[in-house]
Amino acid sequence: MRDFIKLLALILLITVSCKDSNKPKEGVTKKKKPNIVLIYADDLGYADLGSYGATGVRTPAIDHLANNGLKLTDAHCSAATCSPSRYSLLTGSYAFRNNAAVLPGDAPLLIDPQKGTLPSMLQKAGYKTAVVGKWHLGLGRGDVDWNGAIKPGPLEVGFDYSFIIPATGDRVPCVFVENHHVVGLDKEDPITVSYGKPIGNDPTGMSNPEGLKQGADRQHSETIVNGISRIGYMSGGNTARWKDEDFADILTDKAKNFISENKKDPFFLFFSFHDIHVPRIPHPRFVGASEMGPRGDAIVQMDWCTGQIMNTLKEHGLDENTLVIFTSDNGPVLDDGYVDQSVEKIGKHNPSGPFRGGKYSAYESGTRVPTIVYWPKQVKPQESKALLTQVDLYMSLAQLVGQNVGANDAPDSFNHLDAWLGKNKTGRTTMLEEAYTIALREGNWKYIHPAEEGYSTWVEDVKNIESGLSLEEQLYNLSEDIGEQINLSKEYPERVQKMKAKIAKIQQEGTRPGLTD
Ligand code: NG6
Ligand code: CA
Repeated sequence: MRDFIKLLALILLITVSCKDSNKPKEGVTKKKKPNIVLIYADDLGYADLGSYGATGVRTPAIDHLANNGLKLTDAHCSAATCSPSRYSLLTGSYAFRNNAAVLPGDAPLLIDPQKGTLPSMLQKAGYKTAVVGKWHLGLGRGDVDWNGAIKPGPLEVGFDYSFIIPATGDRVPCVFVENHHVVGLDKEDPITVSYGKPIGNDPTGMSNPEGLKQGADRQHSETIVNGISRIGYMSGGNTARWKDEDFADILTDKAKNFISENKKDPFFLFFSFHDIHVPRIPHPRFVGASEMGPRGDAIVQMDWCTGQIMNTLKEHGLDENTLVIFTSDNGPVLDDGYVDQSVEKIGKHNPSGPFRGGKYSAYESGTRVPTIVYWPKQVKPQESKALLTQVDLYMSLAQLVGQNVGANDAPDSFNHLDAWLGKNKTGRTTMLEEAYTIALREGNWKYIHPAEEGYSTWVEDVKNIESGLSLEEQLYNLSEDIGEQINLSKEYPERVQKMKAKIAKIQQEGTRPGLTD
């Protein structure tokens, strides 16, 4: 009997100590941190999803997130074009502070590797971080050698892994870059890239328009890769050149692999779609999937990619404790340089919904984008009118993961985590919108700063989008005039002065620390 009791005590002791050793303190804390997946569409308009009013295209996977998560109706990207918007998202700093504009494909890295970034902040908090998809924030120091180690780039600003389209689908070089190297490059066939002067012997859209899969305007008529003419010239790198039709499958596979390989750690995945940017060349299985031609088919493809990511999270049992944010980098555009029937086949669909303008525009449609937060464990299904901007994701996610942010980092980013999680409905009281001019929201008031004398009208002339540019001051009351039609600047001169002064203050001083938004 005594031996039996001794044995029992021994078994108990072993069991208890085994349990203890299974629970290293750090591991437990680590596990509790939610994974973060930021699904970032390109040029997707406010009403391009079924859940936001789309007609002519179905988006069941994304609608599922909207219907079972937080559907935001007044959330904004920081700017009305890609590079400025992404710069703000990743640095928590307005693009004008760094003169950020749409970058050519050979531009140097726009982000200062010495400064904190959203992914480097998450790395410090114990996250494994990755960017998969469109980058468009520059690479190297201005003399990038596509045949060697390409840096600095994503890995130098906080990502542990990167698999990127260097700039855009419509810009050379048309190759993927994984970490520091071009994927599938044959060293005997080196890549050269030029913006401006023609190089190499590849056909261009101008010299050989007869073989093109899609016609294009003059700007998109340089080197032909995969039957599509691009902005810029490239030669060499033939084994590495991409096929646009495979973007969705390749990028989704890379994103899925990253999730599987890091399922034990908290991870941050920035899944940055090429869709629905031009050239819109979806995989053949999506051709005809919408009623709107390639632009609608690209939306269906993007919805499929989103569903794949959600399935992968589920398969690994990660769906409950992963914060998924779905949004877009700027507002919608139909004809953005390629002959893809986006205008002809639009039917009754209105990608801007009730808002004026679109991509490139200072009107609401430039930056008000579909924004969904899905996190079954923490976020109740609901709709929220909170005024939010992506520049705040840096500080809000820092709050979520309990990470301090240095006083010199993320100067324009504020913590609005509660509004991002649907726990309050207020969000920001004032908010900057960047386009070819600057606009400011104060509650439902919207002020658009006058454009510079002699401003370009190419957005109107070429894109058929109202840019919001004018030599006049503009003031709109969105609570009565959501379509920004009635300029009230003459009726409310004091409000105009106040909002103008606020913009000047933000421009001169920065906003954080010491100030509230
Ligand atoms: C513009 C391109 C447009 C698109 C855009 C960037 C021309 C005439 N147009 O300059 O096709 O590439 O840049 O889009 O060159 S964004 O979504 O990356 O900002
Ligand atoms: Ca874009």
